[in-house]
Amino acid sequence: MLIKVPRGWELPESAATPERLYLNRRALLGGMAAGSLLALGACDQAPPEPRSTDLAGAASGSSDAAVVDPSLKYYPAAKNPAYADAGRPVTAETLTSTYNNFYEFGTHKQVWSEAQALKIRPWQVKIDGMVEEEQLLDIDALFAKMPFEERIYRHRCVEAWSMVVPWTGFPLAKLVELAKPLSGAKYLRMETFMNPRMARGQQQSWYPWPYVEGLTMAEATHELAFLVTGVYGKPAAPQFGAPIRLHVPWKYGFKSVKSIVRFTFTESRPRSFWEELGPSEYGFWANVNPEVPHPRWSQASEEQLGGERIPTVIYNGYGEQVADLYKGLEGEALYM
Ligand SMILES: Nc1nc2c(c(=O)[nH]1)N[C@H]1C(S)=C(S)[C@@H](COP(=O)(O)O)O[C@H]1N2
Ligand SMILES: [Mo]
Repeated sequence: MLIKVPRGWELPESAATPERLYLNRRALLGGMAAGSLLALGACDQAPPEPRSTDLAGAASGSSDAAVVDPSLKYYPAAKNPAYADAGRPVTAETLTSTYNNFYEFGTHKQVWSEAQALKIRPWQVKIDGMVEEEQLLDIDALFAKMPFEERIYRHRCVEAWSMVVPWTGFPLAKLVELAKPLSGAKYLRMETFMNPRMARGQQQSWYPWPYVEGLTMAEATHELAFLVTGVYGKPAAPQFGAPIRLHVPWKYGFKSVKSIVRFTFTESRPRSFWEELGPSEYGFWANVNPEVPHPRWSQASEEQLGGERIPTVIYNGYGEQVADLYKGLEGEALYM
């Protein structure tokens, strides 16, 4: 469903912040969000709100402001020269941090404020399934083993908006290496945290929580598959999917699962959150392709956050690197 409201990047800077204004808009949006629940899809429009981007304490407001993020020492990370230029300008952080999809905290776009409830320490990550040995790792212990770098990637949401973000993190392949999967493992399943008291969106029982996504082993070990811990040269704010989320830039944004707590190596293809909700609209592969429309809208072009509408490119422009992954799979629904 489409409700025409000004989007965040259409709002003047002066419309930003004041708490009073924010509450009023919240009330307004509350009603809208309820209405839009009728729509199935990663795709309800609502105007964003700006937010403060300093992490650590910012995670839960001023009361925690003294807490120092133990991962600060990894920032800013060395820029990977292969991904220093995405061919489009980097999207302003004020936009990308106030226009998010994070259904655990609500179905509207300005979930950034609700997402501040996400408690990112302590945080543990489980590695299980078809691995030599199951591991339960404290996030900072995991980080200590990983080579941090910065990559600027294009991000294309299935709702036909896009952005360019400097992500910090490490290749997913490095985590796979650490996991020591058995030779029979064919897929990597990734799962978001489950905590309905903290994330009130998870109280909505008609969604198949927790959020799940998956990749083939070939995709998971591909050079482009990236585990994100930070954005714009600092630890990621909660709404970006802190403390660890995926970014696979050649696929629609919903594949890039946030706030991961579990990596499971498996023989069977994982069924994702969106696939579970709407198998006729969302599939396993979800590779970007302008020629294959979503059942309810075209994928031919995209609206850049804060910018012009531009044509969409197959594999979001990463085809040279990833097209080979799909040789021999032409019978599959590769683009939904
Ligand atoms: N756990 C979880 N991961 C998620 C989502 C979500 O709702 N929950 N939304 C997805 C969608 S549809 C997109 S477009 C991106 C949005 O990432 P961003 O908010 O950092 O822009 O996160 C993806 N990962
Ligand atoms: Mo998305």
